[in-house]
Amino acid sequence: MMKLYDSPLSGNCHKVRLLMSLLDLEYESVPINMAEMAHKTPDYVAINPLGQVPVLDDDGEVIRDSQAILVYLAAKFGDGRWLPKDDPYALGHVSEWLSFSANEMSHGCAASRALVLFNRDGDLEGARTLARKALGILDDHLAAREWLVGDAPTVADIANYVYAGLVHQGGINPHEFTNVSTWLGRVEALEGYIGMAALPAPK
Ligand SMILES: N[C@@H](CCC(=O)N[C@@H](CS)C(=O)NCC(=O)O)C(=O)O
Repeated sequence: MMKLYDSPLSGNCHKVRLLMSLLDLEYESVPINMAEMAHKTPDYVAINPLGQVPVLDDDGEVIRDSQAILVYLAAKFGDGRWLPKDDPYALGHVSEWLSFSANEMSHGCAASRALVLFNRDGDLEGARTLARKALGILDDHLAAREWLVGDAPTVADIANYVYAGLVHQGGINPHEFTNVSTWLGRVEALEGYIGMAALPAPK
């Protein structure tokens, strides 16, 4: 069975948990106690030299990074959905939004949430400014479309959904971004959707 090195409050892990659930995949969650720095032990660093979660182990095939894991799962189990493998232009756009998730959403939305939630030192106002800029770009993009790429949900939506849905934990009002709010609701209405702490429960 697949193993996910996991942490309950990690939004990056939740991207993977969410796609696993949407794809109705079984897996074993291996909890990594980040408060006790279990992600920095030699045993764990041998699995992921970056000392981060999530990591997926699919029968010895080990992949780190939430975006990379989403691509792997969609390519292997998506049955033609979630990743437009045969459409180079659409695939390029999906990659664009995966990068956006790993950069703009991470440095803005995820960072401001982490600074507040885990009481870390850092530039909270700077992170909030980056978060609002990223959410504004998402909001403009979603003004005339239901999903980030094409006319069906893809891993691009899942990768960006989680930290967009958690922005209130970083002190940002999600209702400032009406198209983003509507799109969050679309993801939450998908069959197989699951929430996490501070994200809505399935309807
Ligand atoms: N690009 C990675 C980032 C992973 C990441 O930052 N994970 C956090 C938990 S949400 C972590 O393990 N942080 C510990 C660290 O960076 O030392 C991904 O998308 O999976």
